[in-house]
Amino acid sequence: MKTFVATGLAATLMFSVALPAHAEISQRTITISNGVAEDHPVGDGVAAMTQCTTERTDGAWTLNAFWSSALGDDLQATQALRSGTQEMVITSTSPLVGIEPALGVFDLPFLFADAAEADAILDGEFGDYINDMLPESNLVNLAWWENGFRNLTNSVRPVETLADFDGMRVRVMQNNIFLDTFQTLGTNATPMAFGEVFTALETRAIDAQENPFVTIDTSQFYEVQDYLSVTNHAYTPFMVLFSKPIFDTYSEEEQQILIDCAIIGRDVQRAASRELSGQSLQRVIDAGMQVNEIADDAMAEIRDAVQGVYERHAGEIGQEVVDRMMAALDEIRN
Ligand code: TF8
Repeated sequence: MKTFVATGLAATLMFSVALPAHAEISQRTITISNGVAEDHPVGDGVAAMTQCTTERTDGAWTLNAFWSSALGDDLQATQALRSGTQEMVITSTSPLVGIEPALGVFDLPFLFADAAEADAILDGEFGDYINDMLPESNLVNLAWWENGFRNLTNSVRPVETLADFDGMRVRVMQNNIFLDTFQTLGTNATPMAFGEVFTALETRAIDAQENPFVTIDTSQFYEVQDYLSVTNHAYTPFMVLFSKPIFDTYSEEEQQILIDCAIIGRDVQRAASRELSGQSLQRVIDAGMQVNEIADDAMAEIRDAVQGVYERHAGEIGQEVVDRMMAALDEIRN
């Protein structure tokens, strides 16, 4: 074993010493998949990332993006990354808890109070702590992008109180914490991949789903949903995941380009997301959705009802992960 490691190291050293500097960037095609439509702010982020990689590689790289689950849903695409058959996916953390249970920490209801808190956690030490866990699953997170605060839509009635959730057939992501949260609220919750949601709503197989305003808008859920209730019940981030087996074949310079450009993309993507959010809300209202806020006392009752979700899932997420998140939030809030 020792000999093997030493030989490997010697080979690596020889290899990097032997290469001239300009040979550090190769021709590359990077396939990127996403579940949302191209006019979602993720499209702006990918465009900015592409402009950056084109500049930094002198056009040696082609970024090829596929939208609306054309290459499979978040989980399928992530599995393709792990086996090294696809380069990149922009995915929600939530469907990946079977791969890395610690990601479930972001699914805890009402965790972040606002976007500034989310940014501080994700771009700070806590985000790095989670990133460091992912190579073990053959994944590299290049950056944290924004999905946004999630809100409930349905075709039955406005949700204004805890009682209004009762019996509603809600699609949730493939994630136990969301399942528990929505069951606890009294709904009949069904896990489902994102790509199936529109049709399930259209055929009335389900009544409801929950996603940020921009997704409700860009995935045209307003066509098949009548009510939008501003619940802000979770902020589930996007990860810009890269296949570790493929990442490992990139030169150090190429790896740095990926990371730098994903971060440039992040800033554009988050800004677009925050700008579009208000416009999306207006668009779904114009399209005929009835939007309601939830009064403070009703919201307090809803939050209270799901408080037990934290304790019930701390074990599977990892107590240390939950504790570190809470400590990091405490620090931000004080
Ligand atoms: C969900 C997620 C998805 C996103 C998208 C596929 O509800 O919020 O909308 O992960 O990129 O499944």
